[in-house]
Amino acid sequence: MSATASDSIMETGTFVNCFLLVISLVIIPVNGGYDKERDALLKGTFPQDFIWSSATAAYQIEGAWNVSDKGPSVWDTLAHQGRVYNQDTGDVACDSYHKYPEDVALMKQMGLKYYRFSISWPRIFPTGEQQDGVNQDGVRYYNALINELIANDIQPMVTLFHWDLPQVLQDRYGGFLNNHTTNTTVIHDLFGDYARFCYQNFGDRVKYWITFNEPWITSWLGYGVGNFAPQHNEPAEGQYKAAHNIILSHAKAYHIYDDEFRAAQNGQVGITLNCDWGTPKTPADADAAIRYIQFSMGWFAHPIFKNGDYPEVMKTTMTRKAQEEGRTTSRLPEFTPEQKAYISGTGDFFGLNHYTTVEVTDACCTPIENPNYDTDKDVGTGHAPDWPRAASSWLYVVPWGIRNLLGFIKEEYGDPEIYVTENGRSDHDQDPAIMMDMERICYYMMYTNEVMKASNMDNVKVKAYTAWSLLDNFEWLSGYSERFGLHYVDFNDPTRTRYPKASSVFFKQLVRNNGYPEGSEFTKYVENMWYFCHNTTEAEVNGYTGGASQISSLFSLFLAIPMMIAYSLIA
Ligand code: PNW
Repeated sequence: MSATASDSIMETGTFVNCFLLVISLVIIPVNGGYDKERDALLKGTFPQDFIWSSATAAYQIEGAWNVSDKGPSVWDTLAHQGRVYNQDTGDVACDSYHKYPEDVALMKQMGLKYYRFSISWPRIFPTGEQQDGVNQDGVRYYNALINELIANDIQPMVTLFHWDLPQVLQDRYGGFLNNHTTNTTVIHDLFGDYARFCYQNFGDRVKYWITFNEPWITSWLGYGVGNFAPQHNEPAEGQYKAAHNIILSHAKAYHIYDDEFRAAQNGQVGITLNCDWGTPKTPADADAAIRYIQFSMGWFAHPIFKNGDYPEVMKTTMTRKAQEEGRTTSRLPEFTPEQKAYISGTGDFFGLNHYTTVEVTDACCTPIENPNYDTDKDVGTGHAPDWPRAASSWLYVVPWGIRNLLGFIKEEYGDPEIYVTENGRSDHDQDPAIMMDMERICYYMMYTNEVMKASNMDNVKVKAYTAWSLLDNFEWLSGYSERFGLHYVDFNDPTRTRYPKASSVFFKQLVRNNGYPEGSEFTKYVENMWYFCHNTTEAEVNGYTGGASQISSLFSLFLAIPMMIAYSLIA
């Protein structure tokens, strides 16, 4: 608030204006760097066939960790060793194994036409290997879920691997570290067998397959840092070996679909990659920001969507590091020419999980005693002081980042069809529960509007937007302490009752409006909340516009949510 603006308020001399000024200073502490052009609300709608969805993952919601013949996964092992916050486990989680009809009913109530969930590999093959036996109850469960979805006019979008590797495969073969540069690797074939079994049993009804969710996490956190399951700590090389195997396993599952199922089933197979947008801290950091993205998303996207091989900058950087470290070979493995041909072009769509943005600085070329993936990138990362934060330590709210990232994917990978397969915001688990989750509403509002800008202004082929998550659930190492759900789940209640948060009502209206159409009631609410959501005021953005506008924006802010809820109940 500038001096001139507050002067003019004082001149009007009304109590109301002073009161409102004080309120707005209290509840709106900082202008989060609002840019009038960049951050303006875009009105309009998504393309007619746009897909609105919500997502979950097996270990995070199913529970029933050992019913019938289900085998343990690496996450069962990790959690049972007490390594999760508060010693939480996924043993019961949201109990979706039993309560899936309620989950489907919640989606139906929200008007969602798609649901992204994952299949637990050890629930299908207890050891991970088909020859050791199939758990028929697992097949029954996923058939029942898929049938329930179809009966409610909701299309399944299925992830084959969302981190819950069968423990036996880790023990027998080292999981994704299995002989990554020899011809005797079995993990590709085993993943292929699992994928084939899923296509055979569910592919008549499932038309969207995602082979791997966020292989970056499995590779780096699972096999490099080793804090995520299976907690293998080998930060110089583990992640490169695991990624190599995951890329080849993905390609195998893609080709099996192509060769054996596509003609009859006519579905699509893609992969979901996670990426933060990396924005250069200064113009001199521009190359570093690109390098950051090439080392994270490009590591997987470049082979699959470009030419079968790792990004140039990754290869040259790692070759230089090998020389500096006195190694004869790079820590980054090489694909053979046959493998490159096999990998290239194995994505019918590009799945993107995006949550946040980092500020990147060049940290080039410091000699490193104990090299690891983080130092290999030669970058530093940080966050601008005015970026608001969510409950998860890594989650800063920077809506314009997703538009930049979508534009980057369009340019870099030949304009693929992009499915946003996750985006969302966490709250702390606290008492009383956060049911009027304004900040999540703001997050969805701002991020989906940026996705619409990418679609309608930048011509990015964004086909889907998926909210993470349908339910509060087991947030990996954070257990139940971080809540991403559109629905609240009480994890102390044995019946795991679900309660809609205000954000589910907002999301329902968003889906119904297919965006932000000019003139709709919904868009009016959004307009009224826009500046609040951006931590600023209309006065600050447009210059002080008088008491009436202050009153109207505060009034609508406090009334918008209850009104929306009332609206949805009668609608
Ligand atoms: C994704 N990080 O994971 C996953 O696909 C979901 O299973 C998860 O619940 C969701 O995002 C929210 O975290 C991530 O540490 C896990 O930067 C960790 C990070 C990012 C994404």
